[in-house]
Amino acid sequence: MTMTPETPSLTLDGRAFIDGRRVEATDGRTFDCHSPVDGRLLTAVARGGPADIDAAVAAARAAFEDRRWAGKPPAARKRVLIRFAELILAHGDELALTETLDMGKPLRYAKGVDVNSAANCIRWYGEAVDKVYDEIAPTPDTALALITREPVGVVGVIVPWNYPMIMAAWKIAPALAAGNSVVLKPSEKSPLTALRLAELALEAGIPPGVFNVVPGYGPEAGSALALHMDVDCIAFTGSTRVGKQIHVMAGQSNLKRAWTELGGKSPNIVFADCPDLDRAVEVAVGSIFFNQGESCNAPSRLFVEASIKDAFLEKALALVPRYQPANPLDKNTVMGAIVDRIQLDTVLRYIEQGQAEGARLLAGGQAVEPVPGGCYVQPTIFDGVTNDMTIAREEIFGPVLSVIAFTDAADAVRQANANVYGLQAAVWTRDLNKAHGVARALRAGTVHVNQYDEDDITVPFGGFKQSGVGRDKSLHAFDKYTELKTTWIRIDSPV
Ligand code: TXE
Repeated sequence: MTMTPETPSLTLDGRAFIDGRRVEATDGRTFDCHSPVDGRLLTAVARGGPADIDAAVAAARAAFEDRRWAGKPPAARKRVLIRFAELILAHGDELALTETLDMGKPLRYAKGVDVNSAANCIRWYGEAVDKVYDEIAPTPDTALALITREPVGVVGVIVPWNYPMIMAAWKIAPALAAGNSVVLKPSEKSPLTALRLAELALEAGIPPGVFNVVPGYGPEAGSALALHMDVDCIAFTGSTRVGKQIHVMAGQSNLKRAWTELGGKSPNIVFADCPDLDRAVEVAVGSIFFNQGESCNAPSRLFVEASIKDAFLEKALALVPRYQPANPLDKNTVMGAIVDRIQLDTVLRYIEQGQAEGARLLAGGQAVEPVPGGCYVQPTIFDGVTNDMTIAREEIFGPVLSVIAFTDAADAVRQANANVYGLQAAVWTRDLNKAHGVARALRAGTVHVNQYDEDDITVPFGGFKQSGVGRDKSLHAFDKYTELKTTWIRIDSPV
């Protein structure tokens, strides 16, 4: 490993975490976890299967039934979750390095974005939980109807590899804050930080059995969790293909509540009257290449009004050298490694297909090896893309930008909405009417106006259409991990 001088040493433990303890898989099986930074073997990881999921769910159920966590006052859960967030920050260097080695993102972002956002999320839900009130319904005064929220029970969580800690935090934080027990199945491509989070949660005071982590493959551990008869809710982030299966598995088993945050092909619409063209270019380019393009909300379809397309592209191309992939451990690197060779091959296949279908490759397009043995691809821009090409329809999940021309607002909205996804969108214009009109017409869970980079734990995140069901983040996320209960109390008036 080509490490920078200040890189600390790291002990990696790939065993599962069940009922407060590190354990091997029941049948002793493991899989190898390689780093996309340079291909080296990081550690063997427990290959969880149905028996391990059974053990984790049993531990979670026992913890839920004896109320060792759900029974604590909200203020007590708050204190523990805040302590958990503080421990994440205290171990920030170690967690960031683990994340970078495991999935290839630049170390500066693993620390500055992933560690900080995960900790902030856990702290925020901890702080929120003793400030949310239940309701009393406006019924006749012969009775009282209390509407209370109760934890749903055992929550299964399945997350992908692109933001392993943040995706986990968005789900475990509201689920734990609400008093549930959790079984988390991280992606087989990036399982290591989730396992460390479970240890830190225990250290913070989350009782054994309340937060379990079982690494393993999707069709083995993931489906066992989604099909489990004693899991009350499944929260998933990942591909639309698997998300659809999650809903089917929920229906085939015990009708567990299923929440899915899935793919996107987000349109970024830039009108000729955009208030600051340089900034629009910076944000368009920076947002698609951030995290190597491995973001579900990456603005991968760039719609530019025909009259400014050439000027826009000239400025965009001038920025491309900034994003050349480099060693993620180097503090100056802004684009790191693709998560693994399978994903790298997928990205390269899409690039070939774009060319075969007639799009014009303006920049990039090649795999490179700034670190020998690693998985890297150049930042890639296609011009002359039409909305029906494969690279404009399908989520590539790599640093590939498709540029599409449009003529007017109606054309932009029609093209932007002509996609199965509806996660995010953006519109750039100084015309207030146009901004509001287009924002309203876009079928997306989040619409940005004159920016793409604002983000906050206080706002809901999720998609329309095939981008999934339900919302992460904000107080709305509590809806996913609680059941509403109505309690009627008869009042016989004594007067
Ligand atoms: O996702 P998967 P992958 C998209 C993106 C990417 C593609 C493939 O387009 O190119 O998905 O990535 C678990 N039962 N996104 O293969 O397969 C799996 O182990 C239960 C979008 O990683 O959906 C992992 O933990 N679970 C995205 C998780 O599901 C199963 C983020 C996600 O894996 C399973 C990542 C099964 N049958 C990828 N099969 C986003 N929206 O952020 C797999 N899994």
